[in-house]
Amino acid sequence: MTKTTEFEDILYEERSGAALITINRPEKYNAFRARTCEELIEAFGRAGWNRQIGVIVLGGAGDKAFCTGGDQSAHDGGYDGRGTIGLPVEEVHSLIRDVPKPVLARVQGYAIGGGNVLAALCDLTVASERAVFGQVGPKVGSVDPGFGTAYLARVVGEKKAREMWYLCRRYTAEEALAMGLANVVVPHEELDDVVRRWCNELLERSPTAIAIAKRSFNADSEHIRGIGALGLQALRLYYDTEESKEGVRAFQEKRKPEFRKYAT
Ligand code: 2NE
Repeated sequence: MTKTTEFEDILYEERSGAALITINRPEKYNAFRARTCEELIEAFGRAGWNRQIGVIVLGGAGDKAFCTGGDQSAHDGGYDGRGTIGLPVEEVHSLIRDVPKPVLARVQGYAIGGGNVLAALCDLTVASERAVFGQVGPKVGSVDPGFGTAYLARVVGEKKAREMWYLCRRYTAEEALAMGLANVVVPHEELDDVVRRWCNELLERSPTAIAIAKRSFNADSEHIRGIGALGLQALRLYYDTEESKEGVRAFQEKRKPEFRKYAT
C-alpha cells in the first residue's frame, strides 16, 4: 500500500513497510535550507514512530545529487531559520540516529558537504556507481563539526576523515566502498532494485532486535552530539568572519576563494 504526504522541499511516501524521504530540490543539487530541515524533522518523526514502518530510505530527487549540504544561495553570514546557525540540521542528524529503525541512504549522485554527513550518519548506504562523495567546508567557508567530523572518523578512520576535510577532494563510489563510507556499489540502473531488496531483507528481521542494536551502536558515539553542539556555537561565530563570507561569495561567484587575505 502506498501513502504520500505533501511537503514543499521533500517528498514523503510510505510503501510496503518502508518510508521514502526524498530531498526534492534538484535545481539546487538537493542542498538544504532551513525549511528543508524542518520538513525532514517532521518526516523522520512521522516515519520513526509509525509501527507500520520498518525501514526509512533517505534519498535525493533527480540524477545529479543525493544532497550537497547547506544551500549556499540561502546563506549570507548564516541561515534564516531556527537554531544556532539558523538551520536546524543538527536536529536532522539527531533524528537519523534516534529513530529506532534502520535508515538507508540511497546515493545516486553527489553526497557532498552536509550531504556527505547525512549519508555517513545513515545506518546503511547503497551507492550507485555514479555516486560522488566528499567534504567541502574549508573550500566554501564552513565546517560541520561533531557528527560531520568525529563520527566520520569512526566510519572511515582518522587519517581518511582528516584528508577528506582538509583537502576537500571528491571520491568515487568505489573509493567510498573501500573506506567504509558505502556498504555496496551497484550499477546505476539497478539502484532502486537493490534498495528495495535491502529494505525487504530488513523488514524480515526482528524490529525490536534491530532497534536495540541501533541504540547500542549510538550509545557508544553519543558524546559526539555534545561536540556538535559546541562546534555549531563556534561555527556561528565563524560565519560572522570575512574569511567565511569570502568562501560563500567565491562559491556564488564561481571563483577560487582568497581565504588568506582574511585569515586572522
Ligand atoms: C556539488 C558540486 C561538487 C558539483 O560541482 P559541479 O562542478 O558538478 O557543478 P556546479 O556548477 O558547482 O553546481 C551545479 C549547480 O548546483 C548548484 C551550483 O550553484 C550550480 O548552480 P547553477 O550555476 O547551475 O545555477 N549547487 C550545488 N551545490 C549547491 C549548494 N550546496 N547550494 C546551492 N547551490 C548549489 C559543487 O557544486 C559543490 O561543491 N557544491 C558546494 C556544496 C556546498 O558548498 N555545500 C555547503 C557546505 S556547508 C554545509 O553543508 C553545512 C553543514 O554541513 C552543516 C551546517 C551548515 C552548513
